[in-house]
Amino acid sequence: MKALISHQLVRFLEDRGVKHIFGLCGHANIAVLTALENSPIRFINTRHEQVAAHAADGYARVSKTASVVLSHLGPGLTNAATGVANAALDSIPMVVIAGDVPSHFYGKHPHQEVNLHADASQFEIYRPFVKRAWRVERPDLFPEIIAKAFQLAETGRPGPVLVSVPMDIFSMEIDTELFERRRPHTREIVKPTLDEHVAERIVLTMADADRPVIYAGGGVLIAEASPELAEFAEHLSIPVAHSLMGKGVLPDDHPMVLGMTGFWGTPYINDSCRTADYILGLGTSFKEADCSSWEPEYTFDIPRSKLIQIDIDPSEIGRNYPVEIGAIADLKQALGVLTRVARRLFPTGRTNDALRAGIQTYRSDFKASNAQAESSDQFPLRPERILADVRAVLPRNAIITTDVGWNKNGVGQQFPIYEPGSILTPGGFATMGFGAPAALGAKLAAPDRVVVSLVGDGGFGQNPALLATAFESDIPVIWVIMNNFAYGTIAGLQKAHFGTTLGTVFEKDGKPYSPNYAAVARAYGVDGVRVESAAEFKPALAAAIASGRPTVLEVIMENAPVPTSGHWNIMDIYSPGKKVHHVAT
Ligand SMILES: Cc1ncc(C[n+]2csc(CCOP(=O)(O)OP(=O)(O)O)c2C)c(N)n1
Ligand SMILES: [Mg+2]
Repeated sequence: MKALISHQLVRFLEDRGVKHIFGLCGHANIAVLTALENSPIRFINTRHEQVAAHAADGYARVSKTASVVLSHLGPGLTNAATGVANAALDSIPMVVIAGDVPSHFYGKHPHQEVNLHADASQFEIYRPFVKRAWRVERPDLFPEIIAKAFQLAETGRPGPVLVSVPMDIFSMEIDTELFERRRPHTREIVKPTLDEHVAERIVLTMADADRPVIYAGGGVLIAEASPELAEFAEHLSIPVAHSLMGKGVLPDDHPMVLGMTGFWGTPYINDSCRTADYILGLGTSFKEADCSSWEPEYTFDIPRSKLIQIDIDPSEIGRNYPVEIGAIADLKQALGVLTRVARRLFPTGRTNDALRAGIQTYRSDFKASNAQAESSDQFPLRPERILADVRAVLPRNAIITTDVGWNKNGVGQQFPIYEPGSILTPGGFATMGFGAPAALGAKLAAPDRVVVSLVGDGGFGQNPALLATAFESDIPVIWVIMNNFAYGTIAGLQKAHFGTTLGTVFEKDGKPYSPNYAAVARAYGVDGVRVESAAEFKPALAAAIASGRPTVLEVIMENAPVPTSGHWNIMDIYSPGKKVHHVAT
């Protein structure tokens, strides 16, 4: 029997368990949209392809499955590129299906073709950041390609893939048997585990160390290995520091958790890592911000500290620091084996009361050092006050998304996360504009959880049209816009090093300027509240959660820099030898 590819694609997606598709229409993909008409799959209509891709990214982070983006060709696909690249650099599985120019017009410059260096070459734009970019050349190859696309996105180190489909192919018929043939194929591909002997070496080395530290990255969260990590760390009493992407890998009130390292880390955390004799790096790429630009006097002093590294991706092993033992493995399985071996070799485990007490003291000292700012009634609000109030109101399992700015760096440093996977943050690409739309996807994937997007005015201002999707599709996210009338993080840097804020603050005729985002929200049909005193914020947030409606809470905030104790090499580029950091503007 023959049937249209567009229809068979939708049946295939249903069969794969796809519940939502994020996208935006164009002449190149309406055949697929039409095929969705009688499908249980919900199409989430957006006003910008970047919104679709970030929402799909948030959805995949929470649902732990590949999300699907349906894009138009040319400008639709390039609009989505930032969101897809952001997902790629955080290892998030995603299948991007894009319409392409008709195959019979390759190179003739049919409407919206990219053909300056090669004919019909839009798929090449994605090559540097997707795991694979296909251009479907023949209709009969489509079933195999789409199946491979999902498998590749979800296996190994996860990431996005692109399937670029000349639009005439969507409207062709192929034998249904070509899709049927794929059905017996498994969807559960077993991942590599850790060899027992290697596990023994690692356990003995870590147990023998005087000052061991586990350093956990986002890979542990992707592998959903938090319970195994907790068991291992507790059994051998090894403290756990983490990268930005590893935030929440264990609850921030867990007795073994040190916190986030690097530029925005605190002295205690950075010192604990710098003075370790053995570091067990798990699912982390030792990124620049997490490692204070790899300068040994700040965060990690490797190879003086010895490094053991486990990762699913071979290219991560030893990339930035030499390793003593390196292993390729799925973190969930690896940590399971490590715990089993640790229990066998050390049946009663290890205790370290001094370490526990040290972490406890550090935590209360750090909290005390922020207490004044956290309870400050000043207006514009202190950033610390906003974060403390948000944490106080949110349930423990609420999901927050961050963008870049105070909401990411300050949150990484001082906002406790209690459930693994309940903070979504743009790590590798640090994309301003991620957090607000990513929250849409997070809420669709976890409708029963409170989802709050913490975002700056710069970040929110990039794509306010995401509110149309929230309203149309009934997605009750709360956006807390921390509005300091500036690209504050960059303004602080520029002021510190160059003595000006040209192009980094928002002004009109010399006065601070911001659109009234609460009014913008209301114009889209979304609830909007402008918080104009410290006392108003908590009740407004509680009311927004209770309302169950999408709500923008615009909070006027002082532009104060996030305190730093680590280092970022850019400071030495701007002001060599001066060790200048951010200042308030
Ligand atoms: C797409 C993109 N453009 C530019 C940047 C550089 N950048 C990093 S932080 C920042 C300012 C963010 O401003 P805002 O969202 O208002 O947060 P704030 O720093 O004021 O807390 C900018 C522009 C980026 N990370 N991503
Ligand atoms: Mg700002």
